[in-house]
Amino acid sequence: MAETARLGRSDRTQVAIVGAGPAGLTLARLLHLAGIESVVLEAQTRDYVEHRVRAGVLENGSVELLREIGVGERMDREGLTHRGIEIRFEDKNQRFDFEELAGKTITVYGQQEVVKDLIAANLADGIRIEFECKVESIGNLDGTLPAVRYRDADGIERELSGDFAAGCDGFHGVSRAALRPGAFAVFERNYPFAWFGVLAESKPVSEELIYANHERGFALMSMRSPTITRLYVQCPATDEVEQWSDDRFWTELRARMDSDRGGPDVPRGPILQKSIAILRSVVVEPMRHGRLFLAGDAAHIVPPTGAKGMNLAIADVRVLAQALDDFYESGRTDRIDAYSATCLQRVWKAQRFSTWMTSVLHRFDDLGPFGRKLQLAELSYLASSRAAAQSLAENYVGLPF
Ligand code: RFL
Ligand code: PHB
Repeated sequence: MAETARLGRSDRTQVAIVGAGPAGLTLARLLHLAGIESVVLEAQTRDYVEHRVRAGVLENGSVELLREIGVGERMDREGLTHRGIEIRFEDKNQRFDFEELAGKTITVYGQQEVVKDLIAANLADGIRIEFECKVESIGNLDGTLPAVRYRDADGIERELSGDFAAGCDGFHGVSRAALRPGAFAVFERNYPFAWFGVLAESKPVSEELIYANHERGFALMSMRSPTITRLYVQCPATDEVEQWSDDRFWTELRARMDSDRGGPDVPRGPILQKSIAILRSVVVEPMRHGRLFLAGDAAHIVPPTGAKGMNLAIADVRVLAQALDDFYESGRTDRIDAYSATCLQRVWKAQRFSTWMTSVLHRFDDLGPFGRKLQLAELSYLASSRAAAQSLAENYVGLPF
C-alpha cells in the first residue's frame, strides 16, 4: 500500500463513483452530507458534461431533493414551474392540469444546468471529481475492496479502491460489463424509431409542453427558457442528424402541429444543437453485484416520452445513499441488501408509464388501421375520463417514494 501510494497510482476512498452525470454527482453530494467520502471518476471533460443537452423535466420529488442537498437556488430562480401539459390529437389540444389532478407541479430545468449546479457545489465542498479519467474495468466485486481501474488525463493507468463502487456511468458505461455473466438478467425492448431533437433560439408558443400524436408521427414542443425551445420529432431509428436540414425540421414540426390548420404556431429561429436519440427500454436485474451498485441509466433506460430517466437516476441514488449511510452508521446491511429490489419497484412503474406514453403518442407503422383506431380511442378516453387523466398526472409528476 505504502509503495503504491508513493507511486501515486493507487488511491483509496469509501465509495468509488464512476460517472459524473445526475446519478453520480447527486450520490457524491448525498454521501458527503452524511459524512461519507467518495471520489467521482468521469471520462469526459467538465466542459463537455456541463454542456451535454439532454433531459428537461424534473419531478416534484427530484426538485425537493435537489433543494434539500443545497443545489436548488438557481433552479428555483431560473427553472420554469409547469402546472400541466397539453396533448394534441385529432385537431385539438387537450390540457391536463397536474396541480388540480395530482396536487403537484413539475419543473422544466435543463439536465446540464442540474449537472453544473452539482459540480460547482461538490467541488466547493471539497468532493473529488476527476475529469478525463476513463474507467476501463471494475474488479474484485466479491472481495472486500472493489478495484476501479482507469486511465487518467495523461494516459496513465491508475487504480481506485473503495469499500463500495457505484456504477453511475450511463447506458454506454463499463459497470454493467463488470457483472458476472449469468448472474443477472437484461429485459429490453427496442423501438424502430428515434427522436430527432433540436435546441432552438425561438420563443415557446405555449407556457406548457405540447405532446402531439399525428399521422405523420410524434412531435413534442418543450423549452428551456422564455427564449429557448427544445423540440423533437419522431424519425426512423436509422436516420442520421445530417438528413435533417433546418428547413426540413421546421416544415415537419409545423405539419405535425397542424400550424396551418388551426394548430399551435411554430416560430422559426436559429438552431443551436441537433441530436438523435433512439428509443429503447432496458432493465438490468439485480442492480447490484457484491460491492458494486448500478444506478441511473447504467441499470435502466426508459424511452424519453414520460420524462423519467433523470428522475429515476436521482431516485436510485437517494435509496443507495440511505443504504450506505445505514451501513457506515451502524453496520446495518438490510437496506444495502434491499437496494436493488427497492429501486426496481419504481423502475418498473416508470417503464410501464413510459411504455404507455410511447405507445399512445407515436406512429407505429405495423399498427394497422385497427391499432390506430385503438390508439385514438385511448386518447379520447384520456380526454374524457377524470380517472384516466389522474393516472397520467400522478405518474408524470412522479409517484410517491
Ligand atoms: P448519464 O447522464 O449518462 O451520466 C453518465 C456519466 O458517466 C460517464 N461515463 C464514464 N465515466 C468514466 N468512465 C467510463 N468508462 C464512463 N462511461 C461513461 C459519462 O460521460 C457521463 O458523464 O447517466 P445518469 O447519471 O444515470 O443520468 C441519466 C440521464 O442522463 C438520462 O436518464 C436522461 O437524460 C433521460 N432523459 C430524460 N430524463 C428525464 O428525467 N426527463 C426528461 O425530460 C428526459 N428527456 C432524456 C430526455 C434523454 C434523452 N436522450 C438524449 C436519450 C430526452 C432525451 C432526448
Ligand atoms: C425536454 O424538455 O427535453 C423533454 C421534455 C419532455 C419529455 C422529454 C424531453 O418527455
